[in-house]
Amino acid sequence: MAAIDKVRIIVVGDSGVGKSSLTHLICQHQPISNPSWTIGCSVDVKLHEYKEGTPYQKTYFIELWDIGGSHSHRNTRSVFYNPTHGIILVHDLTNRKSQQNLQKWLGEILNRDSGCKSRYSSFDDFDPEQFVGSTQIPILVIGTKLDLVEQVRCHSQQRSSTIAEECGADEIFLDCQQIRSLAAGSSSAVKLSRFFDKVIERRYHSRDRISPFSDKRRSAVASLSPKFYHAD
Ligand SMILES: Nc1nc2c(ncn2[C@@H]2O[C@H](COP(=O)(O)OP(=O)(O)O)[C@@H](O)[C@H]2O)c(=O)[nH]1
Ligand SMILES: [Mg+2]
Repeated sequence: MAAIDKVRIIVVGDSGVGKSSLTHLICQHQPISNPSWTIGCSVDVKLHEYKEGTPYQKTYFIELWDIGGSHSHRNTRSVFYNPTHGIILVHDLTNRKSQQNLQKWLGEILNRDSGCKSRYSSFDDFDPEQFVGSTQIPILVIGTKLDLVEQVRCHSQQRSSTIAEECGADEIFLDCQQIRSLAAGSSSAVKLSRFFDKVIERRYHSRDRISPFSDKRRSAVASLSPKFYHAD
């Protein structure tokens, strides 16, 4: 039997936003009642049908790398960022700071490729649009704890200028403790499946696909954001 091709997606965001709950829901199709503290990183896997229902349908492994978000581990977790074929940015809808911090998470992922130490003071100037344009790594933004948010509609509208917009990424809001949040055919499940298809497309089927860590990409990013590439 032919080996199943795989893609590797990293799941990042502040501690406590629900990354482990989300990863479990996606891969095990059930909520986790009491997620343990993620130390370093944990990996979960799911099978995904690429372009399901079309003549191009094919099965792939999706590896979700759930990266511990603790600030104290920021200097060591970059080892988990390589290679990356897709990024899921997770924030907690009841915690605005966790959404603002997604920019820092993208900056950290960008920095892991520079071989330099992180320069956190520069992340405020970090431009997600440039990052996306230069890396072409598909991004999905997920807002968790929808069940805890009052006036959801109003809340979502406030978030119209999110990092998702800047990145041109899809965004999903959901309750990670409910199995129905990702029920087959729901808009969230469709967006998630579309994102997985996009990651696979870029990795295996894109004509101008580039390695996430190619020299071409490195120099493109460096020329756009030179300040990230100065060694301390
Ligand atoms: N009410 C609610 N709680 C959630 C949701 N997602 C995660 N949690 C809770 O938030 C806490 C942190 O979740 P966890 O998955 O460990 O976050 P992580 O640190 O980002 O991995 C846990 O107590 C979860 O049960 C959600 O959508 N709704
Ligand atoms: Mg965790």
